[in-house]
Amino acid sequence: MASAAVNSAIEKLANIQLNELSTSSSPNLQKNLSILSPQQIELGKMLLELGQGHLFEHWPDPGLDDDDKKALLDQVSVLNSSYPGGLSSYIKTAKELLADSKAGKNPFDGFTPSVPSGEILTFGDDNFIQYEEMGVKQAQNAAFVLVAGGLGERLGYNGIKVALPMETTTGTCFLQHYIESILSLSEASFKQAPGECRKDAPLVLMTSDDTHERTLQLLEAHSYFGMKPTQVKLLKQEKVACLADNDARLALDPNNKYRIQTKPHGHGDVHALLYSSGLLKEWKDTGLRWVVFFQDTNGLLFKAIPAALGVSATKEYHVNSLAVPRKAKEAIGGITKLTHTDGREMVINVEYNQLDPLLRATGHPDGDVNCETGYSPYPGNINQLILELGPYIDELSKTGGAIKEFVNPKYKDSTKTEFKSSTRLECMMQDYPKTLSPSARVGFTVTDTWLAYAPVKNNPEDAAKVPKGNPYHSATSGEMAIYRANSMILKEAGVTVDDPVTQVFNGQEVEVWSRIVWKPKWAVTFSDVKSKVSGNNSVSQKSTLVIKGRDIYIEDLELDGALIVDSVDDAEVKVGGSVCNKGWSVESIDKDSTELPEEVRIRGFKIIKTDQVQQFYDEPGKFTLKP
Ligand code: UGB
Repeated sequence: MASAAVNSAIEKLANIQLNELSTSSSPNLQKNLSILSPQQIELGKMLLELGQGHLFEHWPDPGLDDDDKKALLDQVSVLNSSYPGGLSSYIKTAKELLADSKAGKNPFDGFTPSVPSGEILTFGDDNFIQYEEMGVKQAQNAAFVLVAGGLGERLGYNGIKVALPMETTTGTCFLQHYIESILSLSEASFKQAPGECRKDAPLVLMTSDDTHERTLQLLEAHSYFGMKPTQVKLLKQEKVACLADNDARLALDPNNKYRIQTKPHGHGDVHALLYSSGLLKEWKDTGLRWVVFFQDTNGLLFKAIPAALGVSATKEYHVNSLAVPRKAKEAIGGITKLTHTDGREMVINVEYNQLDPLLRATGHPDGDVNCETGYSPYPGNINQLILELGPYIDELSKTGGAIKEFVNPKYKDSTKTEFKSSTRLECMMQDYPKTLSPSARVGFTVTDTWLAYAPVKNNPEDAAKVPKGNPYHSATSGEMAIYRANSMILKEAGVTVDDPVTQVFNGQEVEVWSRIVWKPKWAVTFSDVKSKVSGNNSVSQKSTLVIKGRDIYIEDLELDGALIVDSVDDAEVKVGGSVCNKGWSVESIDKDSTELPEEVRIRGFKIIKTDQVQQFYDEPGKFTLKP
């Protein structure tokens, strides 16, 4: 026993000497070794090896701020374990990227951009309908991933964006709409292949410290909007360390010298998180084939998902990016074919701030401009990606989900030696194909903007400054786009829908169409809509039509007012005749009026509900509503 105690004492002494030796470059860390755990000491040594001794420069003697010192090293532990390859890899990459940035190196050096070819869909034609059918069949083999870690600084909204009403006629929030769309798509898919074993579509939400708690609360407060809680997984992304200078020295928080400043790493984190969660393998084992990625505030996106899934399956795309025609300088990336002088080729998103310099540097002196069509020749990336699960797992097994990063420091002056404020590495989910081999099948699918893309990203002030003809991407335009898309779809299905009127809300000129809204369970495809609408139907511009039930059939309806119909799933309701009432109107409001909720102010209008026909069929059976 005695000799064991002696041996242990000798070992401890040896450790102390070893630790002192390897921390000798930082006397402040060295004198604090006694308060730290062995793991914290290891992290301290690692920081010194990585040239981060400045983090200890202000450390006082043991006895003062000891908890804060330990907290710093605990934070380092999290930063180290949450980044693929750890902090040493982060700092190594940061040094390289900062050196490239200082040298003004173009990340696309050697590459020539050209316009790629992809599948271009026309809503409602036979091709579109066939792709939708095929996509619905595939839907039960899909998992869905919503990246919702962004705080939405550009929007300036205080809540989480997925809780925002997508439209204020029904007040349905984005998350509810997404979940109901997934459930309805799965249901439709199962109906097409009833023999197959029914699977619950998994939904992953990537959150961050900024959004996690509130996202969970939103789900729990609404019983997961009808999904089984086991279907939904939240994966929280961690922020990454900020960098103070070109030597990639980690920046301390200006308000806390025992904390490393951190900032979001970007939506590209989703790949590493999915990989490390083990979910991808689980999904593969249950027979899933697709992973559908989407963003937080695009109320139209599920209108394009079925057809895009159909394209993925038909063309056997490993990667399918959804795109829309893009206006030059619009804040969405351009899908571009890049050809390197060494023969390499890839079809990839070039982010909106990089497209113009790339074009100018490669013989297009006007940069990012519209062509004769009135649009940029480069399709706009809307960041809805469909990846084939098998090849995705194969790739991530090699990369661990690490995505090519970039750095965007704001320099104090042209010497590029100091930053205005700390920077960090960032990564984007659409950069996933950058590491793929040339044999990977990477394609894209273009759909009409009115059908597929209406994000809510800009605050009213910035939206009002958007050049005329370019999309506002605001809460105002996002809501109006829902009414427009639904009106256009009904028109295509043979309904007479009045032309819109033009109105200005929050300084933005928008088309106001009839407020037509339906639940995904009523229709997830154009064929669904066509099967539920027949005869001569008309909807006036001032009208509101809300369809909530599944088996509601519109036949010979003349609507000039507000009509809201709901039913339980076993009720079949035929709606027709003439409905005429004062209806619901869209009234302008003052965005600076503090009495109104923020959700209303950012739109610049509210819905005034004056009169309506409203019916709920709460029992099974066949009914007719003919006022
Ligand atoms: N997001 C996260 O989950 N984590 C983060 O760290 C950051 C964001 P933005 P951005 O379709 O309109 C993208 O900020 O990045 C989530 C594409 O890069 O709304 O400026 C966040 O919650 C661009 O090519 O957009 O631009 C949100 O759901 C173009 O496609 C999503 O990531 C553009 O979106 C996007 O974040 C677009």
